[in-house]
Amino acid sequence: MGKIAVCPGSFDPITNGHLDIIQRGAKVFEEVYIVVLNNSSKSPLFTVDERLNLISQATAHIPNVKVRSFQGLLVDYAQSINADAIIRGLRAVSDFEYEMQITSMNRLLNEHIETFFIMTNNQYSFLSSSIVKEVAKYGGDISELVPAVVKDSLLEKYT
Ligand code: COD
Repeated sequence: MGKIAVCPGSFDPITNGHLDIIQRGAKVFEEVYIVVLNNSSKSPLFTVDERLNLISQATAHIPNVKVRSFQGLLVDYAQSINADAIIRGLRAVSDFEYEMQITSMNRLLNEHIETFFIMTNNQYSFLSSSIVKEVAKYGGDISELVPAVVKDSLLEKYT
């Protein structure tokens, strides 16, 4: 039987770094649910609906991906769809502490869901939604960093 994975995040907005993790995860798992959740330490630029819309367009070419949002705990969402795994990306040592903290907490909350880490593609190791927003805000070129629909939406937000 194929395994179901959840790929959670803020995705504010989705970048080519996220997309790379999603594409690689979708090769391993039968179904990947991308889920937009609230990270209480971040104030988002895009609404949840805008983020869902951008993710759907950016992942339209990957047949086994579904895009959802959820208000609440990641493990509750994962359980509601009978997920076997959580996929997270790792960029640098600086990600490690935070990822270890949330992975340990998620395991404490639900020991049946395993977290898998996918190492960033070197090409995207410096890439984050925050850095993309910063560059877009001051008129820098983000064409290589995000899908075209995201670039257009960011330009709209900042003009
Ligand atoms: N290369 C590789 N991976 C990347 C890259 C890149 N360039 N950029 C981002 N990623 C990875 C991140 O490491 C992460 O794994 C994923 O993509 C999503 O990143 P973000 O920044 O969009 O999402 P986060 O880290 O803000 O997501 C945090 C959650 C929203 C998942 C978390 O806050 C959460 O689970 N919230 C719900 C409430 C909950 O359950 N809390 C308890 C957990 S302790």
